[in-house]
Amino acid sequence: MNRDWIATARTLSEALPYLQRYTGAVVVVKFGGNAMGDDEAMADFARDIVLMRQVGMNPVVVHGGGPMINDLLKKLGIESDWVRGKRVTDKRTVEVVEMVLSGLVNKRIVQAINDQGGRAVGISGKDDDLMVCEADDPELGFVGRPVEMNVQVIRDLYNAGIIPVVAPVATGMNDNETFNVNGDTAAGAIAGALQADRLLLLTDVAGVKNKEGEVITQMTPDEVHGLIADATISGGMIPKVETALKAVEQGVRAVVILDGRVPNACLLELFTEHGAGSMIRS
Ligand code: X2W
Repeated sequence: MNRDWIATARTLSEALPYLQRYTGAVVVVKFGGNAMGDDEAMADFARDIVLMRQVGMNPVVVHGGGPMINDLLKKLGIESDWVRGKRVTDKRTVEVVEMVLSGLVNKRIVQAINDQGGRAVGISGKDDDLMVCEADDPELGFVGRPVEMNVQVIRDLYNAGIIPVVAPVATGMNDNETFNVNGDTAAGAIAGALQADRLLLLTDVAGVKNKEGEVITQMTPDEVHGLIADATISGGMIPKVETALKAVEQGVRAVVILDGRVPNACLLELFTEHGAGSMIRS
């Protein structure tokens, strides 16, 4: 008997308790632009999502696409500034953001999932008023902070066997407003409103690291506050852990920050004892 086949059968067998635990679970997966990689990496991600659906979970994909927005802004000769990890977004920029996120990036992910045999439907925060925003900070222009969530459209989609793929672009309280929403913020707000079982934040770092540079596998919200206070958590990780803390506060059972570039990152987290990345839960 081929050893690889035996190992494959064992792996499947060992996944049983996890498969049972996650039946019907709502898992929001934030797929960041930096985690996307090439077509092969995209296909691997899509296969994981289709597998999650196939074994009875309800995956919901919320994506970013910062690097892809940068590419088009550059081609158009539009400069972009960042303040506290968010893109300063004027009228011209928000048009580009919507084109790239709702168009290019959203449809690339939808297509990749469908190519793996799933049924993906792409929407943005505008569809069915899923996410209604206010201006986050006058300094940032059209950057939105979600103030009203209408997640029934997401439930309707997954209850119909469809995998929702959400672009973080939103409507405002006034007619005709469009807001650019940070992808992590959007994923956290959607996971919170759905009272999701898991929020997986796929990024391009291994997780939250301690002072020795080792990944911290489990943290409570109190421990996270301590790590921010003593500057162990800094820079780009701060908005991520803040999203995680808020999501846990809103009733998400656990948030995991993990490296989306690792092959099968979602499966590793959900279906093995080992897990992946850093988990934040009460
Ligand atoms: C982000 C939206 C995309 C995003 C932006 O304009 O780049 C804000 O900064 P990643 O790939 O997840 O970083 N919005 C307000 O979040 O993309």
